[in-house]
Amino acid sequence: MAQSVAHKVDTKPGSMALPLSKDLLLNLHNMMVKSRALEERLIKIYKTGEAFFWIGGPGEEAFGVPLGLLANKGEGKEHDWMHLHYRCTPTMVALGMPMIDSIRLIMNKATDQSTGGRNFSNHYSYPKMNVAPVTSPIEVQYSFAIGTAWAQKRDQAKGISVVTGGDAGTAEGDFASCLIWASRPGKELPMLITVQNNKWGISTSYDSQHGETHTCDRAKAFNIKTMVINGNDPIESYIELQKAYEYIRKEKKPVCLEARVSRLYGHSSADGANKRDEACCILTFEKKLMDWGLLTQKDISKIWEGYEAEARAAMEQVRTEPEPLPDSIWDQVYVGNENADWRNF
Ligand SMILES: Cc1ncc(C[n+]2csc(CCOP(=O)(O)OP(=O)(O)O)c2C)c(N)n1
Repeated sequence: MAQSVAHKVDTKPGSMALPLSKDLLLNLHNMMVKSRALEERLIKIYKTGEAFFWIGGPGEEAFGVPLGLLANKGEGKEHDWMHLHYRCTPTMVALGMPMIDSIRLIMNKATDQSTGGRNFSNHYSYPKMNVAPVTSPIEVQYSFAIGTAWAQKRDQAKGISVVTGGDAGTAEGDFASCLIWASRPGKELPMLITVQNNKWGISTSYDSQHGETHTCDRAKAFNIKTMVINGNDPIESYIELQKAYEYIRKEKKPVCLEARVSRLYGHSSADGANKRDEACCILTFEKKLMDWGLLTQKDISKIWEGYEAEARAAMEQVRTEPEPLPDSIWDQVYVGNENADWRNF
């Protein structure tokens, strides 16, 4: 269930009002560090030759964690459908994914519950949490999301459909299809359409491609409510995402929300996966938490060390696990038919 603590104003000893409750601020920080520690472990696994490829979401934690925390998690139309892309580890961590799941996926082990060890890092799939399979062709999730949102609208279900993607991908037709289907008069769809704008599409800059100021400005032509937020600020992200979720749940209409985020380790292992000189949302947030007296530097170090140790232990466990065998090649192709042999069809 979505958390209802967002706008509860808390006070620190000494009186300054906090923008969110103390527990929520600390939880946001915790999830952000957990996600970053996991991603940095995935990068190390790639760099030591224990994985073929890495792509992921370090730098998007301040946006991705609130996106997951606010979702109505579960299976079926009454819950939110999550049509995520390959930078959504922070959202999956907030939804409760254990670190080891992500490590099994990047190390292509048979124990990987998303794909049986047959897909890239961060290509998650969790039917029980309505997390649709992450695809390598970019932006197709914007078309898939129309389908679940339409089913939710048709059955007047409580759940909404959430879709995420990058700025460059909005050039694909799926994004335009999504805006059109989401906004048909009288048949508007309950969709949270997000764009995580990290200002790059691999090595092509945002500024060289976009005549519009914000990608979400395009949704204005369809009378879709739009929002542009600082996705590097977890407090702004939480508050604005909560408004977006509430609007969609109440009005059964879409929101197109653009979050400005950093891309902290470049595009993927294809361009080195090395740390870039961009704003780090966790460092900025930690400074605020220390200024407010909620954490000390020592507390922060302890949180990091705990999650780094958890990620390392998970990796050591996964090293001992088996690779997929040829006879599992058709498993996980269709939900509910894991044992079917598709060669007979
Ligand atoms: C349909 C399709 N076209 C091209 C690609 C190659 N490709 C992979 S990621 C990417 C850039 C995507 O940039 P953006 O949408 O801004 O997301 P980001 O990776 O920056 O988060 C491209 C062009 C692809 N995977 N699928």
